[in-house]
Amino acid sequence: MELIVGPRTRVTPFTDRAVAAGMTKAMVYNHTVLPIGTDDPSAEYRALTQAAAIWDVGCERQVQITGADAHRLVTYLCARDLRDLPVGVARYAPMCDHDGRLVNDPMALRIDETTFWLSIADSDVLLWARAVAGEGGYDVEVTEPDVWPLAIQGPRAADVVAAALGEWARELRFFSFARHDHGDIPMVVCRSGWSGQGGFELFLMDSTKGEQLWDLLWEAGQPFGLGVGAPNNPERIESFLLSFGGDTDPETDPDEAGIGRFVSLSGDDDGPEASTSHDFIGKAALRARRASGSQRRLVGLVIDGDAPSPLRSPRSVQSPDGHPVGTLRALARSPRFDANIGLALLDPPWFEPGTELRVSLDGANRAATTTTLPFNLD
Ligand code: THG
Repeated sequence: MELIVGPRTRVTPFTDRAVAAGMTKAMVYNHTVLPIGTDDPSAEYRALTQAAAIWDVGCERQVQITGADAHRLVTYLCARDLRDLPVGVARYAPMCDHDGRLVNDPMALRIDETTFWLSIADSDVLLWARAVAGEGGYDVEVTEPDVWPLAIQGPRAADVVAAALGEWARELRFFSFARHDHGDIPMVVCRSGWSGQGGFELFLMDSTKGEQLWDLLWEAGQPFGLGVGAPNNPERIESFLLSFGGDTDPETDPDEAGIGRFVSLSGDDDGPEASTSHDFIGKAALRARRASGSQRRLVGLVIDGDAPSPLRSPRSVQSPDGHPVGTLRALARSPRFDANIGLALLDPPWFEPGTELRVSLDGANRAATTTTLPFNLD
């Protein structure tokens, strides 16, 4: 069966260039085409970890919240305290529902005093933010603007971006950004990206300029070994960056997903910080979940045997005596560790590091051992 891309599934301003550069595999993310691979995964991994890679991540849509109550709404939507977020700074900010379940894990960017972008993972934050704004009577406009991220990741990313846009780009600190017009190409340039290698995201603000921007970077990048790539599953599992909706199920909370440190829950409401901790959707439920002791945990799994075939759907993970104790949610052969590594969402107490478990892959039952994240098997 062939998956058809119709009008409800959008292409990005970079899709044609990504295909021309060799992307042959794609997924749908935020109702948008996300190229995910060429026919040469080793070359992709090498470019990303030894030189630089260019990724069409236009599917990372922006939900723009603007207006007199924008800051108040963003603060209420996000479990991380964004009350002191300066203009020009981004923060990784998990969002929860009223039961503390993860709704999305966007980067929040403060564009100006009263304008914010939630640079979202794969769920309909536009609907969620509009509903919360409407129910709460917030004076805001919630839209999806004509903004499309293009990522440059890898150890030579700064060289590529400096050659294309100017030496000033080297001065950007991690998770800070600047508005920049390159001739008639408007963008926001941010030091960020979904890899452990470091890099930049160029948020193109005019979809008619996509091919111009791609070509500019492609040519500037050739002396530095820039190659085409995509969000890289082996590398992101090695470095552990959460894939919302892939690593998580609809019940997962931020602690379970391993991003509890980005939730501002310190300062109990009856403690001295009572007046200073921020109110957000799911706060009380998250406290109760932490107190319950029944939370699962996403942990690393090192799995015996040959390189496995790609994981098409979550897999049951078993105790040595064959009882289900959770699910394997991501899997890759790690070039860095020369091992099979996975992410598994496990029940207590099976997530304790060093626990021996079993998982069935490619028709064979394999031994697996839990480990802390990020992976450190050197
Ligand atoms: N960039 C942009 N939008 C995005 C992503 C992105 N939307 C979807 C998805 N990725 C959102 N998820 C993440 C997950 C992790 C990080 C960024 C977005 C990340 N985390 C670092 C970490 O965990 O070490 C740093 C977090 C911090 O220090 O605040 O970078 O990649 N535009």
